[in-house]
Amino acid sequence: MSTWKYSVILGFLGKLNDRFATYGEQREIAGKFELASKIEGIQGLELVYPFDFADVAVTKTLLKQHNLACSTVNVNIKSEAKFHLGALTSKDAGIRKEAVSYLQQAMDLSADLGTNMITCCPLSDGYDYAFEIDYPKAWKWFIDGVGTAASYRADVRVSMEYKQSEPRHKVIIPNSGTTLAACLQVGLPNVGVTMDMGHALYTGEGTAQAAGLLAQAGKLFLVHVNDNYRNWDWDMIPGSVNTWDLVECMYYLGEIGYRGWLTSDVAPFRLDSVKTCSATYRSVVWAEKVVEKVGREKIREIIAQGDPVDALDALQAAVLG
Ligand SMILES: [Mn+2]
Repeated sequence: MSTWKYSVILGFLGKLNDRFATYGEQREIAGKFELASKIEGIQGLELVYPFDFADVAVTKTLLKQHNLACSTVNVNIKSEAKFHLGALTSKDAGIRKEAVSYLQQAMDLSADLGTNMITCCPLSDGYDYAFEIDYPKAWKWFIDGVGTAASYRADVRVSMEYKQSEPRHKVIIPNSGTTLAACLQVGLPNVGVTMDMGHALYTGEGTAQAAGLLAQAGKLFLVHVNDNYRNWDWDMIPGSVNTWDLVECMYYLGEIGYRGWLTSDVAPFRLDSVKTCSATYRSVVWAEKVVEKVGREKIREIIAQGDPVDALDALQAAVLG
């Protein structure tokens, strides 16, 4: 069993698109919940606003029926056509206001569902070409938008998820440092960061280092688990490519006392969704077991000594049993 509560983003249990093809089956929300309930280790679902809340009463009933918590409300301010040229940083003040209003409505919903946290990856906020946007102005709009949303109610945490690109070729919060700077500039205790392991990896960060940086500032609110080849956000099973990074990150999440959810942001695409999301859970548990097998005290000693060869020996010995 994992030390952390495990949840899955509901949208991955339906039809999925990449740039070239469509995968999986179109399912009603009840069908997605049905599949979710079969996933190993699952305790919650990350639900997307507005799409998973077409009928709030239905969503609430399904959560209750399947004994699942809503881990976080994920606010989508990127997909709808009105947001394609920016949401919180749109040149149109009306669109910016609408984006803030999406965040606030999702905050109300999250309080109603007892999770008291929203997460938002502002992927349409950025640019594609040189001379496309006014960077200082866009940054100010971003800070003001997040600040206005977060000030709306102090009992709900607003977690911003960074990613370097896609669909915008450059996103306004591309990495942990920039996102932390945004949090500090907003200056509200309920504003923090969602670290998506894959986003950290493909922007060239170490996941453990990013988690440590954010946690030290009290800003690590949520962790999305997945993996990739550091060249694109492939949303693969955690540990399937960057195995030691996952083990190291699990070690640090324990050391920094992270108490939030581990949410699967793995896209099954050509794989069976229940099998893939179950493997995601097992992968996290496996990494935790490797840490425990080496021993946290032993790892602390190795780090204090500062010789990574000892760490590699200890980890490889643990894996061999
Ligand atoms: Mn994510």
